Amino acid sequence: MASSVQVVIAGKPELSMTFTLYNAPQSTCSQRVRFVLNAKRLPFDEVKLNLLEGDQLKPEYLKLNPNGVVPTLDHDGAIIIDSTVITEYLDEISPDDTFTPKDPVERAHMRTLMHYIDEMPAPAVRVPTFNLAFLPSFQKMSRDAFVAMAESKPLRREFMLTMGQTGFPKADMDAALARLRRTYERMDAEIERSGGPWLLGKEITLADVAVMPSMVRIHDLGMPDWQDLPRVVTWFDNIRAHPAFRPTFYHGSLLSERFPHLREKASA
Ligand SMILES: N[C@@H](CCC(=O)N[C@@H](CS)C(=O)NCC(=O)O)C(=O)O
Repeated sequence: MASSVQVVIAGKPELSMTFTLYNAPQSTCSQRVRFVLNAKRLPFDEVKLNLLEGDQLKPEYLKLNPNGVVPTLDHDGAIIIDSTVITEYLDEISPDDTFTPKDPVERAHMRTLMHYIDEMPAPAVRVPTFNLAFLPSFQKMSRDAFVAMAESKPLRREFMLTMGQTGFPKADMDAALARLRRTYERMDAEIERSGGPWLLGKEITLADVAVMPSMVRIHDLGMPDWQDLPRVVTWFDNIRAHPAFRPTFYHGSLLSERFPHLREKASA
């Protein structure tokens, strides 16, 4: 059963709304959306897709999201895809506890950072994620099954074929980690500019939400390369202390909770 909630739309009477989120517990893009829904206390039903088994590539799901990725939000039958678009959408239809600065210049700055995050850490974090967490599952597949699976992905075909069943080479891992390091340095500079504690100053915004899951992922993989940047250390502590954090990262949302070989590696 879908949950119902009263949401105020600016200039319109209150409407009853239901939200269904098609997502995956461990998906960083899904975690952005769950965080905003939880922070705004918007009840939602969660449809959990198994990404390793290819639920996101089934014809009925591709009708909702032709990119074959999660998340997808169904809001009273309106289908919204792409995590940053969904978080902006939720902030527009439910303006209480806003994540968007009022000042248009600051709002533009927030969107600039969201684009940067989707260009830099979000793709970079996939390289260590796939090499360290998912590769063992792909290595169990026959070559033909692996290529067929990769070729069925609308958005990630070339990514999967480049990784192959041996994983990304060291040069790609190093490049991804360097891009992540530049992200932490950029965050540090942004927090210094704004006065912090968040990227744009005193209030948390959608830019903080956008970068959060990549940081949580890297921390979970045991590679938090920001310990020499105290502003970023404080930012990370603050976001983990946010009331929306725990319900977003329920058990099974961290890769180390799902893949025992990662725990073994971390404790080695
Ligand atoms: N730009 C999209 C990217 C979505 C995306 O890459 N989702 C990943 C999980 S974080 C996914 O569904 N991967 C499935 C696959 O690679 O087949 C968004 O932000 O929603």
